[in-house]
Amino acid sequence: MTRVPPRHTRTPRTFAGRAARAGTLLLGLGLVAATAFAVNGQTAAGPAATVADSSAAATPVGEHGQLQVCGLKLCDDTGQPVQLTGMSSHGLQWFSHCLTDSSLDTLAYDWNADVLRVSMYIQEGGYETDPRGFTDRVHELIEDASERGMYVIVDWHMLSPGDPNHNLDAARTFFSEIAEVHADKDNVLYEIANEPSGVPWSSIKGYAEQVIPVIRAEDPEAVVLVGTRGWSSLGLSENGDHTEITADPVDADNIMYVFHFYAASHTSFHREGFRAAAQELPLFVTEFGTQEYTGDGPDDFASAQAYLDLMEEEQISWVNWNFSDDFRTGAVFRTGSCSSGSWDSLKPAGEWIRDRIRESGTAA
Ligand code: IDC
Repeated sequence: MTRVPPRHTRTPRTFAGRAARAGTLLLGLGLVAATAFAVNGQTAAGPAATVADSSAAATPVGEHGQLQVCGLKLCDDTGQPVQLTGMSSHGLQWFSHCLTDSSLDTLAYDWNADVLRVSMYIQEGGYETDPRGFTDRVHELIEDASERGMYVIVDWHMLSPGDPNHNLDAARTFFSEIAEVHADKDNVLYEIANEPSGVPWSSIKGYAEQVIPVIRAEDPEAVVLVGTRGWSSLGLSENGDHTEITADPVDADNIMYVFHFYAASHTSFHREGFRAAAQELPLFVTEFGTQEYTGDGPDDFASAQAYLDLMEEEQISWVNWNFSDDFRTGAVFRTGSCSSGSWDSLKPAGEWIRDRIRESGTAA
C-alpha cells in the first residue's frame, strides 16, 4: 500500500529526503511514525505526534513563512537566508493538464520541491485570448501549491514582443486581482516580466516601477521578481551586464532581479557574468534548462552543475524549465505522460533535476 500525504499535510522533509536518498520505501512505518521521526530528528521510535501538530512546520512554507529580501539574499521570516529549488510549469495554454493533484503531490512530496512557478504566457494563445479563464486557472494553482506547503511564483510570461510595456495595462489588471485575492498568504512571489528583449534597461525599470506599486497596494510584503534585459540575462545576451542595473536600480524595496540560463548555450561567459552580478544584486533564477536555449537539444549536465554549485554557494534560489511532457528534451516527462498520469516516466533531464531538487533547497 502506498501512502499519499493528505491535503494540508506532507511527509516530513527530513524523513522524505533520507528515505528517497536511501532508496527505501519504509512503507510499514506509516505517517505517524514518520512524523515522530522528523520531530525527534533521530529515530522513528519517539513519542507519537499527531500529523496535525507537525505538518505545518514540515513544509517549506510552514518552516520559512513570509520571505523577504535581506541584503543580497532571499531570507525567511526570521531573517535567515533560504534557498528555494523547484520547477516551472510550461505554458498554461498548452500544458495545464500536466498540473494535476497527483503530479503536484509528486512534485511536493516525492521531489521535495519548495516552489512551483506558474508560467502564464500573455501572447501565443495565452492570457490575452482569455483573461478571465487564465486568471482563474492561476488562482487555482496558487491554492494547489499552498495546500502542499510550497511557495508559488506567479510568472507573467511575456516573451514576444520583448517590450514589457506592450502588456502594461493587462499586467496591472492581472496583478491587482491576484495580489488582492492572495494578500493573506505567505507563499506568493510575483514575477512581473519573464524575458524582456530588444529594449533598454530604462524601459524595463519604468515598467517595474508602474507594476510593483499595483501589487504592493494589495500585498505590501510580497517579494517581487524583476526580469532583466536580454531575455533575463542581466543584459549579457545583448552586449551588456549587470552594472546597468546597479547604476540605475528599480526604485522599490524587497525585490530581486531575475537571471535565466540554458546550460548548453550559456556557458562560462554567462556564468561568470552571473557570478559577478551575485556580488552586487539580489538574484533569483526563475528559469533554467540543462540544454540549449530552445529548451531542446543535448543536455550539458556539467555546465548545469557548475551553475548549481555557484547557486548553492551564493544561496540563490532556482527553478527549472519545465514540468510538462512537451517533446523537447527540457520537459521532464516523456511525451504522453501527462495524459496517462505517469509521473515516474522521466526524460534524462527530468531524472537529473529531480535528484538535484531532492538534495537541495530547504530539504538539504
Ligand atoms: C519555449 C518552449 C517551447 C515553446 C516556446 C514558445 O520550450 O515549447 O514553443 O517557448 O515561446 C525561454 C522562455 C520559454 C521558452 C524556453 C525554451 O522563457 O518560454 O520555452 N526559453 O526555449 N527563454 C529561454 C529559453
